[in-house]
Amino acid sequence: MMRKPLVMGNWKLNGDTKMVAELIAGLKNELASVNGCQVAIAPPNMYLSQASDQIKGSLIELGAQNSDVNVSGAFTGETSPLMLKDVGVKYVILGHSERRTYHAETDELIAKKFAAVKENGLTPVLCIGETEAENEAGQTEAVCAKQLDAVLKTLGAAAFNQAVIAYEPVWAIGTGKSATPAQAQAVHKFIRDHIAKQDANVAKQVIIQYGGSVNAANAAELFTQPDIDGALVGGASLKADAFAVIVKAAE
Ligand code: G2H
Repeated sequence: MMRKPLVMGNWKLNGDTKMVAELIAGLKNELASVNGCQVAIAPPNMYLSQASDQIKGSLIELGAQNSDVNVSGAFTGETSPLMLKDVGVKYVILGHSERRTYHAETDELIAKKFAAVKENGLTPVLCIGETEAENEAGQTEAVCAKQLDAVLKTLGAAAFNQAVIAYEPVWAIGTGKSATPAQAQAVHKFIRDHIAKQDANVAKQVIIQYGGSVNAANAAELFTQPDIDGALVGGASLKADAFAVIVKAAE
């Protein structure tokens, strides 16, 4: 089954009105001829409406970096999946290690967010991955399985229709130390096989991105691997030229 890769920029807590305008203008220019890769950007919530207006007429789609479980009500400071949809968001990153670490998000909460995002017609991008200590202890597969199972056990394998998985080894995030293509491929294959145990068709179509220090220099080799379907890109997504190199490497 052909999977069209997805390269998505996770801008994290970066940007202002001027930077958003300039970066999107640069991306539209750099990516004008792309058609073999899906492209999305996930700016901070504050700038989603601005980005939504500015990406019109381009192939760039909009992502958010988080969502609440609730659609409305007395939940001070939160943003609901319905609100994200209302401003043109398609993808919602869930379970990023920075949210697991700094906001104490558990597998159970992330599974609830995953369900809420899907129920409201959005596409979750579920981030999973092991820490350096877990990696060194040989626990990579067990950690990824546990993080996947939180969704699989509550929602079933069908949850991964119209969903994206991002394998992001925590030790590779923002460190400049990417997993090697072979290391990443082995885990991506494990993830796909884990889902295939429940539903082979769902496993075949699910996009599995790699994330963790992807840049213009290492992307092409990562994308040669059969189970790596694009990337979730942090630091290198903040420069139009670097991000465009990554997108074109995935085509
Ligand atoms: C991993 C990635 C984006 P970076 O968090 O999700 O960030 O590319 O900066 O490692």
